[in-house]
Amino acid sequence: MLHDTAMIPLIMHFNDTVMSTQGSGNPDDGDTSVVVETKPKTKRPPLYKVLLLNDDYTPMEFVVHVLERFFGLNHAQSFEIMLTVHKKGVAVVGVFSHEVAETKVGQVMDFARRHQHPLQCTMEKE
Ligand code: TYC
Repeated sequence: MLHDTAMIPLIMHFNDTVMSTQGSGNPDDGDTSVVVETKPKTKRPPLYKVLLLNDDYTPMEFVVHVLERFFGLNHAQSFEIMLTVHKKGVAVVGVFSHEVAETKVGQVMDFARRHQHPLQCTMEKE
C-alpha cells in the first residue's frame, strides 16, 4: 500500500503555532496582539503674573484708577494693592493666559504713557 495516509482532523486556534515547524517553540508567538493604553496629553497652557512696579512720581490715585479700570478690582482692593506696591516695590495684580497678560500690560503701559506717568507694568511666567 503506497502513500496510504491517515486523515486526522486538526483544529488550531489562530494564535497557535506548530511547535515542530515554527520559531521558538513558544505556542503563543506570532499572532499575539498587544494593546498599549495611551494617556491623552492635555497640558494646561502656562499662566503669567502681571506685575506693577513702584516709582516716585506716578500719583497714587492714578494707580488705583488703573487697577479698577484694567483689572476689574473694586476701589478697596485697588487701594490695597497700590499701597503694597508703594511699600514693597512690586506686587502681582493678576494671573492670566499669555495673550490676556500681554493685552493688560499693553493697556496699562499705553494709558500711563498717554498721561505722562512713568508707571511700569510687566509680566512673567508663573
Ligand atoms: N510711589 C508712588 C507715590 O508715592 C505711588 C505708586 C504706587 C506709584 C504704586 C506706582 O505702581 C505704583 N506717588
